[in-house]
Amino acid sequence: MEMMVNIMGKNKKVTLKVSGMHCMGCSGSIGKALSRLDGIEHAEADHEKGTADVTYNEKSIGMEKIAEVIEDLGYTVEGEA
Ligand SMILES: [Cu+2]
Repeated sequence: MEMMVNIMGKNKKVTLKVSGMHCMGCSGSIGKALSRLDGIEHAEADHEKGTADVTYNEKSIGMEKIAEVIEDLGYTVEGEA
C-alpha cells in the first residue's frame, strides 16, 4: 500500500470542519466509514475539535464523495478547517 501510494504520488491531506459529532462513537464511525473507501489512505475524526483529517488520492476519490459519506452518517461538513 505504502509503495503504491508513492508511485501514484498524488496524495492530498485535508482537514475538514465537521459539525454534529458529540462523542468518540461519532468520530470513530466517521473514521471507519472513510477508511473503508477506495482512495482513502488515512482518515481520523476528532469530536472535540470538530474536525476530520483525511489523506486521500485525488485520482481515486474526490472531496464530494468524502463529504457525501460523512453527511450520510448524519454529520455536516462545513468546509476545510
Ligand atoms: Cu457520538
